[in-house]
Amino acid sequence: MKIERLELRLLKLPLVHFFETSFGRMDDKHFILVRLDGGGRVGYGECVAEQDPYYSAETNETVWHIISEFIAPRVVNVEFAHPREVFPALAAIRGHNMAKAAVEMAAWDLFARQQQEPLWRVLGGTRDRIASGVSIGIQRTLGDLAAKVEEELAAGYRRVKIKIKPGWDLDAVAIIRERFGSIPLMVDANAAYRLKDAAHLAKLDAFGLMMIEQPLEYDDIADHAALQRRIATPICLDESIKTVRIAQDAIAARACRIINIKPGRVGGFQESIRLHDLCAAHGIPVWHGGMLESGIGRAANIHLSTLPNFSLPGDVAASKRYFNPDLIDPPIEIAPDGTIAVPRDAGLGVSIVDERVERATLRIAFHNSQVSTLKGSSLGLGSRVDS
Ligand code: OSB
Ligand code: MG
Repeated sequence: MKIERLELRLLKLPLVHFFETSFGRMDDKHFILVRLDGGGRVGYGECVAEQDPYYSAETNETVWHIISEFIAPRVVNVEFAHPREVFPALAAIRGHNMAKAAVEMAAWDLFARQQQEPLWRVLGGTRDRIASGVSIGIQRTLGDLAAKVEEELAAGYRRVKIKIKPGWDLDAVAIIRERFGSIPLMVDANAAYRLKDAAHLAKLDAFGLMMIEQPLEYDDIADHAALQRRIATPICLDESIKTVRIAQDAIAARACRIINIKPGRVGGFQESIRLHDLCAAHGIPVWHGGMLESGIGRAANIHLSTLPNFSLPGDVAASKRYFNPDLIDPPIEIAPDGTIAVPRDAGLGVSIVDERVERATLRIAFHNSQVSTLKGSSLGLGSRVDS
């Protein structure tokens, strides 16, 4: 497989509903879309970096810089026998997993389309439907939260996750348990607490939650292990698991009992498969995280979720919760039983509406063998900026 051309676009899409976490509130989604051309086919990778370095250190601007200056020269016009070779080819670049993942995942899509195989089969997946859960942001009032949960349960979602932060935690969980009984429920703190809050977090044990996701800081394994010894609710790590090696350390330290996999966080599909297999070998269930992706990234998440150890419903929900219209048509929909069908066509298996991508584009650049060299790629030759 040879990548003949790499295209970068910065897109802006309005969110149907604002999304609020312990980091703050998001009304529009700004993200980078990578398109690779090779052998008469195309492959797409949606980057999960955001505008701000709050969930992760990467931002759209660092991704643009790293792909343009360091990744494109290492993949454009290079022969790869298989997309699993892409991540190792980027080893000289430390970190920047979201930038690496966007390109690596596009390479998997390109490869799968060249093979005329759906992505899930190339990834080694084993199921044709995935269980879907929702992630509900922090709301204005507890009444708004209850209304939102009611709406999502009616739509069929099998598991509800709510975002928590100090001041929006015990009462939020309590009202859901009061109104909706023993539904599968979990919370995500996005690192909003510290070990000194252990006694407070232990009060969540009374609610029988499936798990608490990333209660403590993004680089903290030791304190998560200490917290897990003091609470009965299983800890699931998200932000902390930046590499497979860190996951090994976290499992050895008993810092978590569950792991959330987001390919963007670990550098793509190949590293996600390694993480999935590591967790399976240690009896750690995994589920697929979400980053408010458009239908393109959402389809990628669905394909990866077909691997066997994705045994818990993920944050992979229907398109219409996020964007209307989405960049793909038809959009991704949830069945009344709370599952999503895995696309069966080649590659990502969804139809991208080029005109919607074009309309959402703020900036575009491309790299081919003429405009990509390691020392200062000539972005000016192939770029366009819209105001
Ligand atoms: O922590 O899982 C998270 C969204 C953006 C950044 C981080 C997270 C999230 C979500 C949303 O929880 C999941 C989704 O619905 O895509
Ligand atoms: Mg999370």
